[in-house]
Amino acid sequence: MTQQSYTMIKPDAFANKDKIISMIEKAGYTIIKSKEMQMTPEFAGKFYAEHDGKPFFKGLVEFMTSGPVFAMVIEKENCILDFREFIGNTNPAKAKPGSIRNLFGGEMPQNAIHASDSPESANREISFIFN
Ligand code: FUP
Repeated sequence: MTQQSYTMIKPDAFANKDKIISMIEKAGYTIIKSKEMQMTPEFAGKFYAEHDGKPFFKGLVEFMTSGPVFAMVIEKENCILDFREFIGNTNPAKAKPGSIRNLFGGEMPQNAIHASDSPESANREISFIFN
């Protein structure tokens, strides 16, 4: 079944936006919606609300507001799980060679790109960003 996911090129990889988009499209994902934006601390904090209170939360919000992000809704069969596999492990040091996080990520939290982890997260994130 065709499925949608939310993805976002993070500030550390924004300069490589065109290369990353081309990798995503070559891998068979269709970009349905996209927009560039600058997150405020309040907005980034709400986006990552599930991590509020964790030791890395403050650094994560600082990182996500350090520059522009490029937000996208993508579509493909089995999109959510396939795309998480495609971009590589959350920690770029563990991401498979040639994956987006391996090629463009740095040290956590600088991991180049976000991907929804479930249909519920995808719905929440798509409405949060695009409505
Ligand atoms: P992911 O689902 O791959 O986006 O990863 P998480 O939801 O677990 O984490 C969201 C973001 O928080 C990561 F992209 C990077 C940051 N993070 C850290 O900096 N340290 C951690 O230990 C876990 C996550």
